Amino acid sequence: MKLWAPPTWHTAFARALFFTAFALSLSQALPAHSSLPFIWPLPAAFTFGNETLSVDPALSLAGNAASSAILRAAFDRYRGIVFKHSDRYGFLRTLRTSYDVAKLQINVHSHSDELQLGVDESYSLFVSSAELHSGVVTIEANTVFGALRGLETFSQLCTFDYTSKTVQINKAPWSIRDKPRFAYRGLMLDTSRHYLPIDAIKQIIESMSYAKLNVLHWHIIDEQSFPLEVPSYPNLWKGSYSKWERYTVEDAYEIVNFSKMRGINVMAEVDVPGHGASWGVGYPSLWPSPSCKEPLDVSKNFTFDVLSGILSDMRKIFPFELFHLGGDEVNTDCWSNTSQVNSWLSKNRLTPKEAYEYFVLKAQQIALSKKWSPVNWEETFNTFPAKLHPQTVVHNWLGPGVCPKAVAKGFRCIFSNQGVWYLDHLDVPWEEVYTAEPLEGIRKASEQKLVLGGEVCMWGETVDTSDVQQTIWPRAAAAAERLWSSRDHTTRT
Ligand code: CP6
Repeated sequence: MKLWAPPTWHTAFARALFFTAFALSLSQALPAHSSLPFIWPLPAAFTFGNETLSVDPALSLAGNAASSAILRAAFDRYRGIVFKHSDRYGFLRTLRTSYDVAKLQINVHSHSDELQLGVDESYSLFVSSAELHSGVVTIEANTVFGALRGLETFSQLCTFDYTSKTVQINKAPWSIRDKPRFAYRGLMLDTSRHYLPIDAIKQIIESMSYAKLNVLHWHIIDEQSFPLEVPSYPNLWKGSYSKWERYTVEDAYEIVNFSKMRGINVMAEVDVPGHGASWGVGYPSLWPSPSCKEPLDVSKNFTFDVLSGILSDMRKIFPFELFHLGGDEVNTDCWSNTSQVNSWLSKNRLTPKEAYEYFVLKAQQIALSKKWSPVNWEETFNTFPAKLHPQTVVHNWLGPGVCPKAVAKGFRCIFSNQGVWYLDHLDVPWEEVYTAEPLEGIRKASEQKLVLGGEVCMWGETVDTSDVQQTIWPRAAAAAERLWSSRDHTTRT
């Protein structure tokens, strides 16, 4: 039995290639000469052998998972993936009388389908030796979401053998005990700069599950377009690019449900006050003036009424405990240069910077009143750290430095250093994505715990439906392994 050995750069690269091939469903098999298994991200602990087992195309689901709708649906999806090639040879089943593996037994300790930050995603997967084999592969997990991760790993163990025309599990027997290093493993999508159809978003969510990413950060709205239906302010989505480029409330529910079926939370973002120009298409009084449209007019109660309305409507759709309020890149010139806003500032004895703070804190209170923890891009922490609500999650992007400072002050933090984890930076090679470390510069265990994880960001200015997947992958998979696998496994020695 062979124990895991530290990856060389060649084997790590071979696995990256394999993942790419897998994610794109290319029907090519790579030779199994590597001493590392083709599992991405690498599990926390595993042993394997050197036997080959055949898997029955009529593989059935057993264990108490059969009573979970989420796991039944996932089993059917994964069976489709595993037998993609052999479906074409469906008649072969009649040619072969027995298979080593005929059942996948999944047992979960809890059937709760409550999906929140920190949900237990651990699982164990056992494939016994051929001679002892009972025909059963076993997955055990505390939750259905852990079992989903186990199913993903199971699918990566199965390969189609063109010679025998069977699906095989190589390197049996297997014993895998796995759990993520970080609770928050995100991908951000921006649907304001370019609209992404629901089907494109679903494909991306599906691909996230292959890399065990578990948060879709949906940057729905920005200055270029307002594609979301908001029932309480029905003119807002007049700011969409067209009738055909918008999301109904139903569409948004569908995205959340599709994600949940794959163990993925959706964190919605409403980026205020700096990125709100599109709001004024439907309600022009949200602009300081028609010639100066951002930040949103801080002087009017109406601005906060609309923000409350949006968040109330969104609360019904997005059950995740985190909600992103943006707060980045606020240039207050429009406030100073618009006489009506400027006189409000003087009357209230606020500098533009204080008015920015006032806006952000008011937005936080609205989110908190709806039982959301607010997330802000790091500028809010950089500008007024002592004023932020203690439940705030600081979202890093401006270089690597803010998480060590934020966690030292007791805030939670998400790592997205733009130098390495902004996917629109096409010149960053996957190795640099891979080696970026969210805990860099943070020594104390109590502070490390406050780093929830990290997120790669796919900003939408330069990508649309035609190339968004190709831009996300394979580099997002490099970050995904960094966030899932143990730090030793992913660090060059
Ligand atoms: N949009 C919003 C953006 C960016 C940010 N916020 C951004 C800034 C710099 C780069 C890439 C993206 N396009 N709303 C920053 C958080 Cl390089």
